[in-house]
Amino acid sequence: MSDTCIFCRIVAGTIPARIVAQNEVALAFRDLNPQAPVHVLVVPRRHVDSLAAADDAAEVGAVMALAAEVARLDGLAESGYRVVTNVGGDGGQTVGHLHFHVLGGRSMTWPPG
Ligand code: DGP
Repeated sequence: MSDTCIFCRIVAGTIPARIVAQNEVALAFRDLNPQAPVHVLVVPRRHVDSLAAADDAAEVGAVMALAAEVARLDGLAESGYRVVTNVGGDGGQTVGHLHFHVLGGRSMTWPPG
């Protein structure tokens, strides 16, 4: 847990968030600045800087499983959705706590804008 990390504070409950789902390892909450009708962030409870720093395959697996569960809960399983993680500066990462974006509810273009 990092006192200065926004997502650690959401996990700890000291910053409010719209929680969608959770398991022992991961938490899912709605993005503050949604880029699609459904835009949920799925994070490990433990502080991990990014995918580049991920060192626990079971943890990443639990996070991904929760991402799929979020998509089912938000009705995206049939229509489809995108799961994205940004890493570092060129990747567009702005929050230094590993997170996966679950985006859906509209057609996704590629490459992303
Ligand atoms: P990224 O650019 O991949 O690091 O995405 C960070 C996302 O986090 C961005 O879409 C906006 C979202 N975000 C930033 N601060 C907060 C917050 O305090 N609460 C919530 N729910 N989302 C946040």
